Amino acid sequence: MLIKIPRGWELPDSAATSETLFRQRRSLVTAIAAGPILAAGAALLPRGAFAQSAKVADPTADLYPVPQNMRYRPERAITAEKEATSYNNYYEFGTTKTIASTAQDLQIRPWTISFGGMIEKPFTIGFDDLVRKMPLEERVTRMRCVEAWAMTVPWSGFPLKAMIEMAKPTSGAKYVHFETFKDPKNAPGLRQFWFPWPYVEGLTMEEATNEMAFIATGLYGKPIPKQNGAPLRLVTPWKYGFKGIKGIVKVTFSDKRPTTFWEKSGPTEYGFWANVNPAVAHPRWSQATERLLGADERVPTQIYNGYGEFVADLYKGLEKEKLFM
Ligand SMILES: Nc1nc2c(c(=O)[nH]1)N[C@H]1C(S)=C(S)[C@@H](COP(=O)(O)O)O[C@H]1N2
Ligand SMILES: [Mo]
Repeated sequence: MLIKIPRGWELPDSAATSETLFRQRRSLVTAIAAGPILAAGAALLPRGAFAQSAKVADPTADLYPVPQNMRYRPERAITAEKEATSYNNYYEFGTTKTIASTAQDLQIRPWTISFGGMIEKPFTIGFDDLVRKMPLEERVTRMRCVEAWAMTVPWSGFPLKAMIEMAKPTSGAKYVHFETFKDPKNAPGLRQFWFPWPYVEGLTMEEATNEMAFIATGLYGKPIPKQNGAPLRLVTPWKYGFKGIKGIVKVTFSDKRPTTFWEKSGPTEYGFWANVNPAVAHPRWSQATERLLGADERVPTQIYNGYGEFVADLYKGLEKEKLFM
């Protein structure tokens, strides 16, 4: 049986809009990149100015914006870009929410990701090569932090499934493990020796190949900012935000479940599954409602963060597991 699911980029207006935007952006980027004087002069400029020129020179900037996938209706207003990029969790840079400026010191080029474990042949790939091999799309999804704040943002990137297929896991692989960099040089939070670095996360293969599991490489139609996980981070909208590991450098396939960063740090409070559920309270606070970033509003939290139609089946037969912490 052939089922045709209408996809966002097949709709004539959205396709036309993306295409026009794409062309405009591209000629702008080309014009700026054509100026070698800008790059040479940058060394003489104050730090802020250099950061600005470095941003323009992102080698993947020409890729964005990408066509929108309208399948996952956000049903909420998009969070202001300023909010989503200035209120973050990224413990490698500290335990406060205001790590954005510290995170700018992270060197994101060169950036390689190593693939290993139960795959046909281990390999390492540069981020710029990887992203150009992947089917890029934009999707607006909700993100619910376990601390009960939430945002709704346009991620650009690709389905995790596409990267898994590229890695060619063997049939024995049951889990995919992800790791963040652990070099303390440009990430002062890594000196907090009491945390079990590196940040580790994982999914079952069924979760990882579900259509909702996404790797974000962009945000608000541009390369993703460092504070949000550049150059690539995981997005699992039906799970608490801590599953969305940032700054990924290593992907490993295994028949064993990883013990994640938060499980090691607080095993009575955080688990492997971490699916959103308003009815299962955190030991220290209710999960019934959430605060929207940039608004004073609190709204009810939904089971699987409202994405049950896509993911609830993944948990059939797993009712004995702690699925919601
Ligand atoms: N490597 C790493 N990834 C991480 C974190 C972190 O501390 N380190 N924090 C997580 C948590 S708790 C949340 S809520 C989200 C926050 O993503 P955002 O800053 O883009 O909103 O990132 C997740 N990914
Ligand atoms: Mo979080």
